[in-house]
Amino acid sequence: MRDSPPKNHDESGVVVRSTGSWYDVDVSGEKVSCRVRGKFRLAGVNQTNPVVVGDRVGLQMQEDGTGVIVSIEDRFNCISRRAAGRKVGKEQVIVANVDTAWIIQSVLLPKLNPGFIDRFIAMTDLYHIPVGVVINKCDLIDEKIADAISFWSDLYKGIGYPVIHTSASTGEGVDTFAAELKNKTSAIVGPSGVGKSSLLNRIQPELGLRVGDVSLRTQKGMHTTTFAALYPLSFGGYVVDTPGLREYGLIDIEPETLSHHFVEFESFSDACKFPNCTHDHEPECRVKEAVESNEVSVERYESYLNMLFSLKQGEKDVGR
Ligand SMILES: Nc1nc2c(ncn2[C@@H]2O[C@H](COP(=O)(O)OP(=O)(O)O)[C@@H](O)[C@H]2O)c(=O)[nH]1
Ligand SMILES: [Mg+2]
Ligand SMILES: [Zn+2]
Repeated sequence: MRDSPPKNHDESGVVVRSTGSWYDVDVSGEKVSCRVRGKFRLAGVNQTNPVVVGDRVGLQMQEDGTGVIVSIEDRFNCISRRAAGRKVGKEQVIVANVDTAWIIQSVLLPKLNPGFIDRFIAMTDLYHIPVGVVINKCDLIDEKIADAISFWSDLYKGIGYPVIHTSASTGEGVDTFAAELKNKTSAIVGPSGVGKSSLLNRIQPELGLRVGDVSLRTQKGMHTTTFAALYPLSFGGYVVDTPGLREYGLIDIEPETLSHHFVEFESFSDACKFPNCTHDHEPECRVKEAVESNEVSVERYESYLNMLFSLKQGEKDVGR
């Protein structure tokens, strides 16, 4: 913070909710309603919103029990998205200071979507946020889909991402997932209907998150879903419910650097003939050779080509 007033704050805490003009700040377990003093400007960052969920802030307590946010600690990372259009410089930060992110998918209803996983993995890699995959509704696995689920599970494990199989219905894997959330701030992302709320309720029933909402109703009920909320976990840590991340038109990567965010391509791309090879049409591409020799999975490579195509089109909404 450069432009902040003198730092004579008397409390500090974490922003857990934002309504636009008021912020809920968790101060040692107690929620304090706060406003922001004056206009904050973060050095070198052009952002639409000065204070976001996840920010660690300094407060001055008022006589009426509310607080005034007078300082913001430097963020160690953030998840943000850009206003539509390539040229727009404004960045909307959705959540700051996330330790980890979990992509929730279900085996059926809706069926597992590797394109979603790959896009989100690339995005979290861009922001240096560790990421894992939760495959939920495993109680619905039958012999028809068992092989496919094992295939995807092995694929992501094989390239180094943790994969947890869960069922919010039977409780399978839920303790394993809960253990991963402990003492961390974890962003929970995934398409509607995969069981995010059900899993979190199973882990901590007091959260009382609404389950089974159709997205139409959610949009109506929530009004402003662009701001995240942090929910404290009784065993330590926070989970971040980020409805805005479901439709993550988030990726803002140059086509030439997209492959840097496909971790298993890295060891081959150095050997490509052209240093800026996009592993698409270029000759003597070591990544393409690795696909042919099954050292890189053809599914991930196709996912990469889809994203590359979208980025070349200048779209922010990558893939399908
Ligand atoms: N069979 C089965 N159904 C589940 C499971 N988890 C959630 N569901 C159901 O899936 C639907 C969507 O769940 P919800 O938690 O609202 O998903 P969200 O949109 O990702 O938060 C609801 O009807 C849940 O009862 C599970 O593990 N197994
Ligand atoms: Mg939900
Ligand atoms: Zn190449």
